[in-house]
Amino acid sequence: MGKFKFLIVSNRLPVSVAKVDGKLTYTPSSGGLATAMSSLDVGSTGDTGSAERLWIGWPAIASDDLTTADRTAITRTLRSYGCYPVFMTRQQIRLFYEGYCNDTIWPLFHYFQSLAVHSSEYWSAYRQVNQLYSRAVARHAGPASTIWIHDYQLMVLPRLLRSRLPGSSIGFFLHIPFPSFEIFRLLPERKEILQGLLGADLVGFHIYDYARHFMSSVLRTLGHEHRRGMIALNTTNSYGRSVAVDSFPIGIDYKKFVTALETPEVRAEIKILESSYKGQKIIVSIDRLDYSKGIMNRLEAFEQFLKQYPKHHKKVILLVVAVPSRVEVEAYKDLRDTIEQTVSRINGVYGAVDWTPISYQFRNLPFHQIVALYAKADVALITPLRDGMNLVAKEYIAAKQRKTGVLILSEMAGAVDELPEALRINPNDTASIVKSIRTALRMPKAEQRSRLQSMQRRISRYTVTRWAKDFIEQLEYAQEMKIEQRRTGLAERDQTRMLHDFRQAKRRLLLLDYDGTLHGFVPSHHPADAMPDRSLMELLGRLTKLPATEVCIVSGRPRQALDTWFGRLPVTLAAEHGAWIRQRGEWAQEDVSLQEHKAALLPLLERYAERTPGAQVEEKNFALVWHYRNVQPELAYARNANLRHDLNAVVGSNSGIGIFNGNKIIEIKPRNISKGVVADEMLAGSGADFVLAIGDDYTDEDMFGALPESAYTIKVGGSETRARFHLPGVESVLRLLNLLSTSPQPPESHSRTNR
Ligand code: GDG
Repeated sequence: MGKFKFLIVSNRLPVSVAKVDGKLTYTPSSGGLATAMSSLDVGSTGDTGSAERLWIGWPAIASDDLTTADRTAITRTLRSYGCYPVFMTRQQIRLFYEGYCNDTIWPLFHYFQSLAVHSSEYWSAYRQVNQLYSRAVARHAGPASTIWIHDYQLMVLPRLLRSRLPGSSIGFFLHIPFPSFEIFRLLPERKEILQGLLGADLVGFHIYDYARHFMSSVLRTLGHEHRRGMIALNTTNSYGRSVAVDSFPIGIDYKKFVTALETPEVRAEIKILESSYKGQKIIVSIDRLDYSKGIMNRLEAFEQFLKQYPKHHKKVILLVVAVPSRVEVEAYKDLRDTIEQTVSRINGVYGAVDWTPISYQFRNLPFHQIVALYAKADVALITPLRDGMNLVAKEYIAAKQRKTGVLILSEMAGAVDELPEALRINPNDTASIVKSIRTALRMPKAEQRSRLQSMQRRISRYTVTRWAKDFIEQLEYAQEMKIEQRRTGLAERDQTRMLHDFRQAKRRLLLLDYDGTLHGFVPSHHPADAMPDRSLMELLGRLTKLPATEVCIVSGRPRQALDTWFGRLPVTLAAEHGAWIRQRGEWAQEDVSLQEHKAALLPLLERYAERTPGAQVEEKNFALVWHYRNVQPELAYARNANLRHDLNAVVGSNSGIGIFNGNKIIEIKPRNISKGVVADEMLAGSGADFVLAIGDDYTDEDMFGALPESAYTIKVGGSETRARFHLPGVESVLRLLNLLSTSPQPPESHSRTNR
């Protein structure tokens, strides 16, 4: 089978397979997603004219019911629909689909934490099934495929694919809410889930609140920061890869509803409804039977309405369509019983021989009946307790081309942002629903029309097709950014040239930052914890032994620490960003002072630290440092803003003292001390014709900026920089330095520089 350019991966395929009387049957679903995908330009036709896109998913039948011949036949037939099946056993369906997906993730992500079941068996099935998907995708994807993964059943798949297909472009869209960190943290597997999602280049949500929750969970759980919708991954071999996060509110196939209204089936169905409910106003309620949809809240409110307004009896009917869903999951069985008992009770109390207040159907209706219901209903009552988007609300609006109607919509549905002309309710506030039902039934036609038109204008533009195109465009953009970023990485070619220049140079100067460059960050700032290990000392020793090579460690650390660690090596040391310099074994001090401000600054910092768990204050000779690496990030954000404000008030603007943001630190120090000054002086003193400067921090930017164009400047990590190249992390820096330290000697031997 050939390699595909565009792959869609979702739990269910758009075609369902069943076995009826021993025969395989295929039912294509006409869902919104399938329509959206068919309208996408990506991979629609190739040069050969053959289809280059493939949809991978489960064909909705357990593999236990299939013979090998059945599976072959299914695979062959699905191929003609552009699909490829991932088969699951009954056991996998039970543990993965009914278990982890619908008994753990679904309730938790919809804020029903008490319904969420935590089972290691579920989780291992989830991982196993995601592996099945990753194998199926890897089999069909080319080296530069675009892969779009859908929904909560496949959250660890992006990472699995990233390691199998590093060059591909991977997008992920979540169709349900992403909960706030306070809820998400309850999930034992939270780390793996987030790492899984971060395998994608773009992670999309319906609304910005979900995106915000996701980014905050990533920050709190994994420590990756985000800026302007980009999460920067600072892992060792990610090359500073970034993941884009954005919101894309899914739309509907608007035209499909408009045209359906004119079909004979829909018209006939509308007639049936008109004659069945003559003289009565219809309130419609359609959803999958799911506890997140607030069906009980709606029934209670309708009962309350009947109780409060007897004059509406026999003049209104509530049509409840509850579509069977996840019928094997316990919580759904219980809910069905409760709903059915409540409907019977209300009908028993308020009904009459010639009037049943609630008509209830537990079944899947054909499309034309759904459209007719939308068109005819005077009110749509949609009251989810949580809903990622809610398409029924949008479909109801689309089906109101000739007739009028009022939408009552829960504030907890993602759709509410785009439908502000609906009557908004809080599903827990029964009185507000009752009031809205009354308002809706009495709303003048002209007002109904004007509200509908505003909403129609909006949802007819951002259709499901636009949504899908928008997502793919953003994914392509994220991919371009990634390529751009990789270009500035230290490619094989650049490394070879650097080694060549290094070997050829008459004098070489190496300017090396310490923390985050030669040594990984340690959460504490106790000097002992950040001590160099033997292999690093040996590496530095080897570098200093190279002829005509000067090694300078340029650090923000105090000179005592540098002296203790590197004192016996013949290296130049620049401590406290250059406030102290040790050359030829002698420390010399720059002429600066923070002294006069310390008396006011130190107590201020300490006061802040006392009420900021995790914060530490460090006093250096020429600087004061506020460390917030171990502070809860959102608290740190708030505290830092206030702290900077107060510090500014103390030091004033003309004092020669600057307040600098570093890597999880705020540093207060004299402005004339910088690594840039050190680099400048070192370069002038050494007369080097080969300069390599490596650093990870904002203070290293001064060093990069001070050096000539020809210098090899390398930023460790992915963020913006003045350096020419990037390296992903400490390990890669050490690898590079090792290469230099073992590189052949220059053609002629030079005298060693003084240190
Ligand atoms: C998830 C998220 C998000 C309903 N009954 C029948 C029927 N339907 C169709 C509707 C609508 C779809 O099913 C339901 O979509 P919703 O968006 O309302 O809800 P979920 O199924 O929970 O979907 C949700 C969505 O994903 C998309 O991202 O909006 O928040 O939970 O299209 O028309 N269709 C037919 N017969 C029925 O009886 N034919």
